[in-house]
Amino acid sequence: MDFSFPPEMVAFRRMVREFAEEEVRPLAATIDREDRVPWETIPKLRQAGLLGVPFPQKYGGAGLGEMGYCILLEEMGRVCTSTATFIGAHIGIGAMAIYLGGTEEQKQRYLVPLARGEKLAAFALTEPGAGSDAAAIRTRAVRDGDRYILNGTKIYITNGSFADIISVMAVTDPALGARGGVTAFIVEKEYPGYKVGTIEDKMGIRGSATAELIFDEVEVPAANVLGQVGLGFVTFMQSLDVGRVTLGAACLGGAETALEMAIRYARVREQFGRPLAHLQSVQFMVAEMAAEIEALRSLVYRTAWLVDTKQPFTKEAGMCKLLGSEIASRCVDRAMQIHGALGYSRDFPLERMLRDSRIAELFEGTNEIQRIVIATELFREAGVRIRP
Ligand code: COS
Repeated sequence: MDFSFPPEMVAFRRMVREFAEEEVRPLAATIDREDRVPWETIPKLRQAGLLGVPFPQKYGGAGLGEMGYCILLEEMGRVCTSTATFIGAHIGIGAMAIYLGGTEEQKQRYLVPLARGEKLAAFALTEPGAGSDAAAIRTRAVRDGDRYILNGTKIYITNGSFADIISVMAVTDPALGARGGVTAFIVEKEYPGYKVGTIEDKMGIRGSATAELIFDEVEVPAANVLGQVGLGFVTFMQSLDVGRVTLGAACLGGAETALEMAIRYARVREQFGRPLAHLQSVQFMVAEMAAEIEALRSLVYRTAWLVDTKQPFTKEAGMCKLLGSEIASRCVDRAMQIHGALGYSRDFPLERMLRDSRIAELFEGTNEIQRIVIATELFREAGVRIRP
């Protein structure tokens, strides 16, 4: 499987797999049942240096780029979607927005503690009236001397209930919208007026906290404008592009586990006098799962290579997210079909995996948005500008 990976990536995968098996898998069912964040795992992730994997070492990271980051999320996705989601929101979009859009000073002040895992991040875009239509946000930032005053509400924010540092997208010029009127800010959770609101009671990823964030006259220093005033939409879209590749990697991990479970069970469960593995209907299911997984693996790691070699990857990121989420859902569903009633039991991980896998078709841009992103890029390459 690792034939194309350089030795340092193979070694990194081995280390992460060991960590995931020892520290993450044993808690996956517990945090789902108890509907809580894996607090005990977070310091261990920090000690293992896993909370800043893609970032350069000068910013406190492991310097392993997008490929290392995909390996991390694939391995986490194999054992616990909630933990993969926590890491994805912290690294892939929260801290990533600072890495991509921040000044050197902001990176030293905010990215370094995030990459070291001393602080935790969230990424706040979605609002009651904006999600897929990211440019429709209403959270307002008004300049007042050397600060901005933020007012508005964000919803469905992963890690929102506990994040120390939040990358926030707000409108600075309503007349300009996505092209020049949206600015990204770095908000610290201690700023007066910043509050955590409702915490979602979700169907799946119950070990990942999803919260409403309220900004009530929050004073943010002008020095905390992330990148340039008016260019926040681009910074946020670029962060989402990175996040969508690694979301595809996490889905790849979940799909691999489903296939392994299906094969393991089909070898031992007997019906009609022989193991399920001898039934063609089961063979066809595992064959389709394996083919889809192999295709997804190639797509994810080729896209990681595009990111690391600084080539355009927006279209491929949309594909990673679209195909990854659909393949993971299909593989878990097929594995459940092969397991029959056992798969449906709460005593067995598949029912949690089924609930957990569904979210990837919805968050970080619905799969309908991914189709729009892919089509927009395809037509852009053909010289045609299309609108959603
Ligand atoms: N990378 C860099 N820049 C980008 C970009 C990207 N991936 N996507 C858009 N931009 C820039 C473009 O430069 C564009 O300006 P120009 O037309 O001058 O080139 C500007 O941003 C506006 O882009 P666009 O016209 O495509 O914006 P739309 O309002 O039409 O929205 C979609 C486009 C639908 C693709 C966008 O709103 C989106 O991705 N929505 C989903 C957001 C999401 O993932 N939400 C989930 C919650 S956050 S976890």
